[in-house]
Amino acid sequence: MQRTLEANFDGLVGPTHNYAGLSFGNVASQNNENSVANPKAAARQGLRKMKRLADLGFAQGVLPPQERPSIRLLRELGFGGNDAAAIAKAAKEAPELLAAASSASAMWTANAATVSPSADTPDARVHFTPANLCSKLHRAIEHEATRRTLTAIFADPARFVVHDALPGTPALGDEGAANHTRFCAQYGAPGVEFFVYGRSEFRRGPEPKRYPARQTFEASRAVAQRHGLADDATVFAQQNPDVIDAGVFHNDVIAVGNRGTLFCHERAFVGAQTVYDELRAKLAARDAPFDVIEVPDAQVSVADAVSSYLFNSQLLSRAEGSQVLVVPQECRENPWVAIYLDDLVAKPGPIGEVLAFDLRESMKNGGGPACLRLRVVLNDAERAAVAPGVWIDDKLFERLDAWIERHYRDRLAPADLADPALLDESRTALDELTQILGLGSLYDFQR
Ligand code: SUG
Repeated sequence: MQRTLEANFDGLVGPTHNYAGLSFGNVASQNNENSVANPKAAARQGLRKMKRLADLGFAQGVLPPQERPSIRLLRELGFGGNDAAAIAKAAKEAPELLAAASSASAMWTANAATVSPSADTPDARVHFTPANLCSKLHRAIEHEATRRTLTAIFADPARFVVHDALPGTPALGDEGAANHTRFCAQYGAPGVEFFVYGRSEFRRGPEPKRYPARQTFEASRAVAQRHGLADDATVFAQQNPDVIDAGVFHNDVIAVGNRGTLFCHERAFVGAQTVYDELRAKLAARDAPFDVIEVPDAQVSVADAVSSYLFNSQLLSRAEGSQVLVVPQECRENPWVAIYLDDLVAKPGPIGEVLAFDLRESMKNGGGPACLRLRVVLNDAERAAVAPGVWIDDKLFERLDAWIERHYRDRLAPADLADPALLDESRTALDELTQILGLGSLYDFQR
């Protein structure tokens, strides 16, 4: 019999990880602007999460970082001369553009793409749409390389379809799986895909006043349409604009779902009750149960949810049927959240265990456990068709750990982005990485 499971593909943090304050509306990114980053620690923290989850028996893959600084972007912006000259000119004339070209933001693979499993699609293939991420310059340059990486890893066209990103324009702002959750009875059974958007371009409705809404209804609907999802297999909901204004720049900062469980804050959605009812009804039609664990504002405020990243957690099914919530360490340090979580696991319910991780380097840019992973539901045959070198096991962990140790700096300040040696260091590291992962020539500089 075919077994189907959910695999998680985490982004390996790139050698240029830094704090440039590039994401207006993302409170952590703004608060940590100009602080000194530790790329080595960042990459090790992420890799340790992958290892631990692999040790617990979860299917865990890794996605490589992108080439940064992006010389291609610098050239498009008119910085000429050789690579070092382009970097020097950008550093002098427009350091903010050099920072955008240097961000390691592709590490947050929840924003890499939206994925629909073969159980949901009419052609019974797994569909990927890389996110255009067009609301931020440093992220809008990711999708082409993301497409290339996904095509290298999910290469078999009989099983996988990797689409182009949607056109990068405000009406079609797409942030990928950070605003998408799939509910189902079993991973291999047809599910209901839940798309959450921040605003609509054409159907005027409530919008945030302070911070941008990155995902549009039109983009969510286009992704569902491309993936061939039927009406009875989708639910669209709007994020509460007030929580976007409080720093919830993606839905995965205020809600997480797995199989038949939605864990969310009571203020997450516009018309929350109607949203839950629609999900429940569409899942019932598929004989799937649906439970909402709604966290009241009185127990955890939106501000505490944003600072602790309680909902930027991974909800994973153990073989025994119970679920484990993978949270950042900050949830243990916030007294309200810590009490809430102790209570949650003590009482009967779908979540039986909480695991906390130190992901501080990523957290300081607004990236928790859920941001760092892309979920891909795969049956046995599909799993066998994935590029074999990307699955985390003891051997790959050790090779990657040693690779990080060899190539990464332990200190990177914004001024260091002007150092042309950083480009050479990154390229040397990435060239070696494609060999470790067996992915061939992925990067522009290798072609
Ligand atoms: O897009 N931070 C990312 C964090 C993405 C988190 N992803 C999810 N919630 N799924 C962003 O805002 C900050 C980079 C800087 O400021 O240097 C940044 O891009």
